[in-house]
Amino acid sequence: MRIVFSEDHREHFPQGEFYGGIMKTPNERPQRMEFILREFRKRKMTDIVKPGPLDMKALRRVHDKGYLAFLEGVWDEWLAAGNRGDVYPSVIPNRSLQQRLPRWVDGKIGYYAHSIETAITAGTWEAACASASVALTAQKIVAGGARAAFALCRPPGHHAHDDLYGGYCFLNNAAIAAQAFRDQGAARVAILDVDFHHGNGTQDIFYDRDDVFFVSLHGAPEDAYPHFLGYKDEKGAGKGEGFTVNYPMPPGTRFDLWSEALTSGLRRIRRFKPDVLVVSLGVDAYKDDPVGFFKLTSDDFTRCGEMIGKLRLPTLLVMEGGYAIEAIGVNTANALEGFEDA
Ligand code: 6XA
Ligand code: ZN
Repeated sequence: MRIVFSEDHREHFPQGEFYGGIMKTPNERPQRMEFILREFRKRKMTDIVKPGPLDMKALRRVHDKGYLAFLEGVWDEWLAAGNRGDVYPSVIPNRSLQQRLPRWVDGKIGYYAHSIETAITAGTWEAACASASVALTAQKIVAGGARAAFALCRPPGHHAHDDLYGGYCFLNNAAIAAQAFRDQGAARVAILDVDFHHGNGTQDIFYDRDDVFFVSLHGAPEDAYPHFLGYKDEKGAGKGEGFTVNYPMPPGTRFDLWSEALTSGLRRIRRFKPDVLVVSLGVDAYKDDPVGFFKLTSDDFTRCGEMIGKLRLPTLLVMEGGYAIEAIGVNTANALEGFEDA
């Protein structure tokens, strides 16, 4: 399977992550990619290419224009306002508050943020653009007739809405790629999100559409980030009703229960008869992941890949989360090899 990857992900490296009341080394850090690439080399998965230039039009098909301009300019604006550290929101327009875009930078940050653990730093925009171009280049490979391609994206994307960042995500790589498939002639696109976390951004972007079918397996929102989306009764709206399927699962979930949900989700996808499948492939459902509470083993990721591969659809796999650094390479490579051996 061809892999697309850009070293420019390194441009995004926040100084810390506010976690458990202290500033910690970010879970979502450049080292993740090094561990994945090391495992790929070990297994001779060496068909790795760089992305082409970014098609900004493809970003605008999914993301709000003002949001994109904000992401591009916020670092300079933040510095000009006299700040020195990374960008964090200080106030978010919750419940009874006005949903109006303020003029001052602190207000703008809050307006476009849904979570506060995610820092923006000097190179975040460059890295997020590189990550989106990785997804779009891999998308082109599949649109061009390949059975599958893997977009080794960093930063990840599935928590990014059309105009909101958070959960380590800025541009929704999987959604951008799914929309690109549609724009290039695919009538129906399915997105399967197997990351431990609910793909709130992806769900929201396609929530009222019947041309993009969204399935997510994740930690139940009562217990797991992002907490405010991903309930079972969220099924889509308007003509999109019935085109979103959520499988929230409790702490301690092992492969027996998880794979039942996957089987059900795959059945729903098959029934939708998509032309192409986009997989948000996070490996943080792993038993030792520091931010998840599922109990999948490394072998389970092989089986997960096999089950997805058995759909026999043209498939774009997009990297999302996974923070158990010593296992992230094995888990990712297992999923890809499982897919190829299906
Ligand atoms: C914030 C946890 C963010 C998790 C982001 C992630 N406390 N999403 O991995 O897939
Ligand atoms: Zn995740």
